[in-house]
Amino acid sequence: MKITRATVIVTCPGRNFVTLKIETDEGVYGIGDATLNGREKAVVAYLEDHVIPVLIGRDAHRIEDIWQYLYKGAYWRRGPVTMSAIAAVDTALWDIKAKAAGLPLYQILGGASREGVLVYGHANGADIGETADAVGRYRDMGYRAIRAQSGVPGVKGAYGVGKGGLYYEPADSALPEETVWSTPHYLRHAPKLFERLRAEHGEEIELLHDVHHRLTPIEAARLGKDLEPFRLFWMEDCTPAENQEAFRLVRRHTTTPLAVGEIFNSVHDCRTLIQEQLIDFIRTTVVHAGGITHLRQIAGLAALYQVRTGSHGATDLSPVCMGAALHFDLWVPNFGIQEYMRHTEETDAVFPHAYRFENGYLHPGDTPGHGVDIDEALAAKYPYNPKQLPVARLTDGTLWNW
Ligand code: KDG
Ligand code: MG
Repeated sequence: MKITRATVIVTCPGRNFVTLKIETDEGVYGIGDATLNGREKAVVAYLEDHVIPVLIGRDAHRIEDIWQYLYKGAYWRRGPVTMSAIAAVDTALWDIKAKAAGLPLYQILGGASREGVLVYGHANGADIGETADAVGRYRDMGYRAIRAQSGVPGVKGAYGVGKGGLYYEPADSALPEETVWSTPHYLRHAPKLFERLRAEHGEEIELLHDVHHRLTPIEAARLGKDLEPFRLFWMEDCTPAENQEAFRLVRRHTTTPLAVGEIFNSVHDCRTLIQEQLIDFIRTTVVHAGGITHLRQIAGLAALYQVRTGSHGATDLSPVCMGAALHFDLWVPNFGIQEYMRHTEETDAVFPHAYRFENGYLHPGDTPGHGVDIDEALAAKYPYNPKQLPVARLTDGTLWNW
């Protein structure tokens, strides 16, 4: 089955998405997500200038060989732009293979290991009361696991606080918005949030929290300790992880489970974290970590060390990524949880999909392939609209981690 054509589709139904479509001489086509929030055009150029020309004429069934060709053959390995481009090709090829076999992708990967994919939603509010109410709304919708973020007194624009409604979208200005961060205020506030949530919502509901890289290792250790009484499912990205050894310090001090990896793009970014069992959940995802092929390698390493998966699933990962991730999640033996931030109705209309939410679980559906398509005519009605993520500064003006 020869690849005859590949095209990149950029659309902005409320936010920007980049999609690769690969067509074959047998009429079967596949699609892959290539969205890299705030850096979309870099991946578009990488795909159009450097990847598509070498794909034409190759056998679409040779997924592994094409992956190795794009990775080793580029000479320049890894990095978010390269790995998102490779991921898009890989996802589209797995879609093609499963469609050609007439099977949903999870069957090609090894079949279902569970009945559904446990997901967590995002509850946020300007203060603790609003967040507690938002958790209630998610429980009413059937969620069994909920990430909770709230505004912090004395901090303007704390991470994860939306501007109302169910949709939280941090990349919302053409040039990066500047926010102010105060660690002392946050460290005093966060345990109070979870104390209230446990008091109001009980012990059954799984609660998660994203620190979004704001703390130093010793501050993260302190927060982990302070949150222990509230039995979080995980504390995410408590400190930047380029220095994987930093997690040794956090781990030594707390039993709060740790999750990390949404900005990783390769198994090498998390090798130490996994092999030393410094984390409990690895958050690498299909689009930013080289597709199903590479994610499988990361999950395989993690399984040896009882680290479970917890893939990133924010709104800047398109429904194409979500569909592929759900097939992966249904199969992967060491599955933990899947993030699920709902897309807008406009986005769902551009990307018709087979996955569905029921009682706190997502199911990828049984449509052959990964079950997500793109309505190209509708996509064309939403032109690219440049948006960037915010930056954060400490109160004295020092640039910090957003
Ligand atoms: O593009 C950045 C977002 O995906 C990120 O800020 C969301 O941290 C995030 C999460 O856990 O969903
Ligand atoms: Mg996060």
